[in-house]
Amino acid sequence: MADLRELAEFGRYESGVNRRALTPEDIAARAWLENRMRQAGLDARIDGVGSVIGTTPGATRYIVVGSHTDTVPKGGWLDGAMGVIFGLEVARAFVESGTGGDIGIQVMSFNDEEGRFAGLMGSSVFCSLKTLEEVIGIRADDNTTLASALEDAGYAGQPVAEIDPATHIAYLEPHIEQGPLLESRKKKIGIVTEIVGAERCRIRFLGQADHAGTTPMAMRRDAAGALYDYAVRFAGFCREHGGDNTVWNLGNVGLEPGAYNVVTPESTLYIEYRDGSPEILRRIREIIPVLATEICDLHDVEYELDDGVRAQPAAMNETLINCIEAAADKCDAPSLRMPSGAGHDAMLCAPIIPTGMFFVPSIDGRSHDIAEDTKEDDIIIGLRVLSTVISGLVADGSPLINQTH
Ligand code: HGY
Ligand code: MN
Ligand code: MN
Repeated sequence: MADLRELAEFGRYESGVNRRALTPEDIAARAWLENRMRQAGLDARIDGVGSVIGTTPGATRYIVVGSHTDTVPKGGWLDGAMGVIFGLEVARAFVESGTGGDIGIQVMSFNDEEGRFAGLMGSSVFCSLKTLEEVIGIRADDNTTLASALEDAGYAGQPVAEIDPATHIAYLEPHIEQGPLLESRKKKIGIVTEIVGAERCRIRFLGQADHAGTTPMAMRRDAAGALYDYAVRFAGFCREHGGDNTVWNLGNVGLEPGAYNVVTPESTLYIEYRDGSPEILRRIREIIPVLATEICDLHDVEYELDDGVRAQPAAMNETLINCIEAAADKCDAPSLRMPSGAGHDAMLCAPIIPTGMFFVPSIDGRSHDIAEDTKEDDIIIGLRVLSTVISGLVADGSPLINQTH
């Protein structure tokens, strides 16, 4: 708890944390974490994409435990951080007690899970879904390139950590629920069965700046009007053609230059949508350019589309689901199986190595906000469940088979 609270001081913002990836406060938090890992007796380093890795010495196979330490803008103190500090605590216990034998712990803080540059950036590179060269040119909203941010942080040129199914025998990601289900059902542990897929893209409409008082409506090439119209049609399509659990978010709008009296020449809309069904994701993905073409005809503008992260729905490992359930029982923690509507680094590891994930309750279901919190007792139950799962895996010692749920 002391480590978690100390980490929350980096980028503290009122009751929450504002620590976007590779900002000065995030870089300071990474240095703190690397140092804390070393103090715990781990071999620690920060790799070429800024992920922090701490490994217990002397092992040949590893259970990877982690999550992320970057946050959304004005986010909470536990989203991501809890899983990383759980990993640190378990690794520290391994070193102190000399347990594990040839099985060690590798603690991971994947860089930029929340997507200042690209969502799931660190885990995409770790899982070899993207090369460093493919991500290095990505720009944040303030136009900083990932390359220059890594350079400034001093991480550029460091070797990049990569997943290896021969030595990484499992990935475990403990996390806060970020929703209301556990609290409302009076459960302490949510065992994740699958993580829904999420896709993002950014659409830009390009029109023409004109005087907003003198230009007749029919002669305008108004990129703002195009964006508003597009947003309504996109949401209408998702409502009508999505599934019962489809969610979407039009989370940011940019209008240039943004004045009362200038017809907008350039507008940008952030689009995200999520569902457990690859077919529904495909349907929405395919309508995006179709709707854009319609809107361009109607408003006499043009469009550009930038694809963002596309994370497919990911099922968790069946054996690990059962292990987590048994560990929760052993810890007298009432549990339930549930899908995750939030995205996590686990979704990229799951197709490659046996992956398991569980949640502890979020007070009032709040997250991605400074109000995010979890009762201290519930955090501690979560850590007990994690250590029980890991003790079981170490005692068993046999490789897990990647049989997903
Ligand atoms: O956006 C997500 O689902 C996660 O919190 N990064
Ligand atoms: Mn998050
Ligand atoms: Mn998270």
